[in-house]
Amino acid sequence: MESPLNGYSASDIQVLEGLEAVRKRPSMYIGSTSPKGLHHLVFEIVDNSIDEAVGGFCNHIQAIIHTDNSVSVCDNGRGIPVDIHPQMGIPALEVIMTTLHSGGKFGGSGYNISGGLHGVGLSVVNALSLSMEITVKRDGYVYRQRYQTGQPIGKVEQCGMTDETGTEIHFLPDPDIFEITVFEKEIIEQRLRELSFLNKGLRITLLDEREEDAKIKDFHYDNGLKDFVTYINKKKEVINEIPIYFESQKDDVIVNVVMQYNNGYNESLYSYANNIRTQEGGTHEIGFKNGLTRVINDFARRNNFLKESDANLSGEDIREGIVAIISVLVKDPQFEGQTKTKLGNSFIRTIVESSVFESVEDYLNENPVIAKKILDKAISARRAREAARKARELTRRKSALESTSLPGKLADCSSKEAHLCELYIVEGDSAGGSAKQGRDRNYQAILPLRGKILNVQKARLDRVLASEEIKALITAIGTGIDEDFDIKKARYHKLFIMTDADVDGSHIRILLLTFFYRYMRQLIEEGYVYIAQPPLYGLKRGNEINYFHKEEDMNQFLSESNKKWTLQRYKGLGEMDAEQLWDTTMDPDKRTILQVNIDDAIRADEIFSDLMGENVQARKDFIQANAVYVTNLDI
Ligand code: 0RA
Repeated sequence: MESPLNGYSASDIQVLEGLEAVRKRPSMYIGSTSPKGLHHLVFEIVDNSIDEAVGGFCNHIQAIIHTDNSVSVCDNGRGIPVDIHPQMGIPALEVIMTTLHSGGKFGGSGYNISGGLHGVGLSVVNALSLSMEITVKRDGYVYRQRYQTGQPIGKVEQCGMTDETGTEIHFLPDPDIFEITVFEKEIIEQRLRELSFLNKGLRITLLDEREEDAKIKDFHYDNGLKDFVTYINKKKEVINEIPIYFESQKDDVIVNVVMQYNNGYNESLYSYANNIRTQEGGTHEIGFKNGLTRVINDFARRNNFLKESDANLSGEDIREGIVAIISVLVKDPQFEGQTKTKLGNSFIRTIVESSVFESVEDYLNENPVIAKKILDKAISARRAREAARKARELTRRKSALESTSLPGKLADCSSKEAHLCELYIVEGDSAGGSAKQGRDRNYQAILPLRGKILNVQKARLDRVLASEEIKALITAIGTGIDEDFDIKKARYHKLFIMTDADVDGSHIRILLLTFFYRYMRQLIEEGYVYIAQPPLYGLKRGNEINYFHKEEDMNQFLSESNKKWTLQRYKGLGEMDAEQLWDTTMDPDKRTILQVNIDDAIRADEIFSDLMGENVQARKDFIQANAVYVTNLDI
């Protein structure tokens, strides 16, 4: 079939056309020519070495970002074959570098497990590189070949002897193709770390030669996914110190799963197919969820955690606080979805589901203490969800039937223009009373909350939701909660949490923030939530008072004043009268306020779980940190 034509063979022409197509439409092959596409090139090259590692032929991959923003990736695998390809009549190496989708054809057993998202082949990287140099060590020799924009600029050359094996690829992305050709170390680093977690025992190193004093970063995890989950949970209080881990193989599918519960409320699932993060989930993730829900319910029934009349625990309840990593290796992965990050092979679902069921069942039977903790957590998650549902229904019913019925305790403002209105959520009826008298009733509303009811030590979030106080708060704010939440219905665009400067006050503030974070998060995201900052000290002389939030500021003032002052310490809001409260804390011209951001809320949520959880040390730390306020508290 191959007839020479001006020195080119038919297959050469095909090759050139192939790579030209990649240069014409790069986005079809690598998604985009943005920085994301640029980094894809590195991942594509690394993935080829990873395949070699998955096959068991390589245990070290080195990546270097050079000063000119070229990158080299070097592995100690078998080396890309260089022998003449029987059909093409050129070295296999050259075929791999110049033909689209040629990788798999040369496969030994390991090579078939190749990624879908990247998996476009070395030829695509070659086509999009200004220059590329491949060095192969195998069969006792070093071989080298160079390319420019995908074209070989010489034959594969034998250049020396070696007793090592491996492949080194050095490439410089083409600035005519990419918007930017500067690599971001962090992006590469993150993926390399992830890959080393996913491939236990594999060592991946990264050197960024653009940095002064560049140091080699070394990623190497002997416990693979177990180390991954520990890394994700490193700042959390965990329920099962030793992660639940299992590995199984069925019909050429290898399944690795690890899970560890923390005492938080989030669900973190990371799923991978052939080392590619499946952001959109897929059959392996569904299999995991089904298997886990079934096995936990099954165990709960057999061990009387659930009564006969109880409904099953939902998957969401069971996954509260879980960090799980599901990694599958599949011969022929089908990637679907918007971003091709959803695993489609349907047989994977049953394989993962049954292995999760069997392994977790064994684990629960062997670890009854941890099993109980996991079940207790799921059951309290359900209780919280139930309470949220009831509270939701209640607010829903209220707004349907009697839309104007605001809570009796609320002293509303007269303006109905939400963007001008402020709600002060005040700890205690007596401070509430002063605030009512002191406020500007045109635009300031007051809702007193009885602190004791809310005391975090005694009330879990589900019970808090059921409390009259919180129901009143929900109705006053007007947005509804959770799924019903609608920020457009907010009756105030500023919400001030005003609590005493003592441990109880801190508890209540944390509880309210946690409540907003978990049920009305957008209020925080949109910057509606503030902390009111009443002063802690007053220096009084006759009719004159100077207020201070900080002791240093007061001492500074005293050192500069040669008069005699009487010190007033405000431990509770109740110690200030209406006028003082207005002057110091509510008058927009004079008050000091603190806008709450999402990080504050996340921190509050963490402290809340610490206070509620079994972390006695955290509870002690909290009290210690707030010890200035503690007079005689028994916790
Ligand atoms: C095809 C066949 C063989 C290895 C490879 C490709 C290979 C490709 C890359 C890309 C980066 N590093 C690599 N290492 C190996 C197997 C050849 C044999 O049977 O010895």
